[in-house]
Amino acid sequence: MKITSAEFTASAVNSRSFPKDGLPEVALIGRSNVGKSSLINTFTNRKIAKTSSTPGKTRTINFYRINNSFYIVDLPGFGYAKVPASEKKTWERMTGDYFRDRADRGLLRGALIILDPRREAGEVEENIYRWIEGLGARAITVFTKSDKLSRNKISSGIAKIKRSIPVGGHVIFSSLNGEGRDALGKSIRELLEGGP
Ligand SMILES: Nc1nc2c(ncn2[C@@H]2O[C@H](COP(=O)(O)OP(=O)(O)OP(=O)(O)O)[C@@H](O)[C@H]2O)c(=O)[nH]1
Ligand SMILES: [Mg+2]
Repeated sequence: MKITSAEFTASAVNSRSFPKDGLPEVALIGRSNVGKSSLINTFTNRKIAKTSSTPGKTRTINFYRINNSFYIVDLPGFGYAKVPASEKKTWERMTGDYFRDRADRGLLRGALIILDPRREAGEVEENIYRWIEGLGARAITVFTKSDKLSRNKISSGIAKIKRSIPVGGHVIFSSLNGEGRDALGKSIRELLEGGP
């Protein structure tokens, strides 16, 4: 996918501040620090999303308008151990509101579930897959930070994760060296063209 424009347009904590132009959306969901915001920068080849080596950087729902034709939506990360229970509730409310609102309006084309192939997937990931499925949206899994692992280790990591969650179609990606950038563009296009 050729990126002709990519801009950060809104940061929201509830549906009142979501974009109102009715463009279709693809959401990024994954653990804190897994590399969601970095993926946006590498995918668009622009420094538009704030990243950090400290988990819990993205605390709001951030909308990036791509080619004036769709949004990539960066959701706050989950599973950051130091976050207090009240903040976990906030995360659940914010992401829940997001998915419900966008599915109800027919704007949600799909989700990119970002996983680190070095980590095991647990109950939270499993619930996310079920949740997205339940909304009638499609999910594509992105295994990121591929630059940190050998091919063999990536394959065994993915095989292990596949035993606990329904990975389905997937892309191997690195924000550091750009591996999988074209494949990611193709996957996003597929989600966008698949209809609501
Ligand atoms: N080596 C390597 N490092 C990466 C990659 N992607 C992200 N990182 C690093 O991982 C850290 C977290 O990246 P972010 O993109 O901020 O992660 P996030 O998922 O947006 O995190 P939250 O906003 O806390 O949910 C940063 O130090 C990045 O430089 C990658 O593909 N390869
Ligand atoms: Mg982030």
